[in-house]
Amino acid sequence: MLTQPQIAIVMGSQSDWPTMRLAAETLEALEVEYEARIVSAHRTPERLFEFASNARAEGFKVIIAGAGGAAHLPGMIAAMTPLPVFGVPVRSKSLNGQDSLLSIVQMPGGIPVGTLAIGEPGAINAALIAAAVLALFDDDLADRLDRYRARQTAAVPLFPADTE
Ligand code: RP5
Repeated sequence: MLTQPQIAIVMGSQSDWPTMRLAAETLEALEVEYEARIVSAHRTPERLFEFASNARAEGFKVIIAGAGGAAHLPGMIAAMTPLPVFGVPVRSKSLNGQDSLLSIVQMPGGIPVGTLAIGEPGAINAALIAAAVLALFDDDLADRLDRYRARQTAAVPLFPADTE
């Protein structure tokens, strides 16, 4: 039986998917269901309103929102939902994602967006922090997160090797 995903991954454009796919893959590794959607704050503002204002009623618990450039998507979503929103600044062509980072991280006090690093590390960590929120109320998921970290630890060699 399919269950309602508790995590939504939204992004401003199809061009964000190569980055945001890392969030999706990380959730898959943790066996956490998600739904990925394209929601553009400036190209599809009605879709944005529809998504953000109904996200809680739809059953989502956490939202991961990635966008680049003048990246108002995470902040606009946060303005319309009480759910925790984690923002991923997607690397932009002109300013290398610094524009994305600053426009997501500099929210005025009162409407929070938890902002991750620029690009792929941010997408991975957004998935991990979203899963950590759900794990507060899900012991099986907490165990899977522990095992994810243990695998990461075990993969670090003690001594460096020459690689070509
Ligand atoms: C933002 O503009 C998107 O999040 C994307 O990062 C950026 C460029 O979008 P496209 O022009 O590739 O659709 O809205």
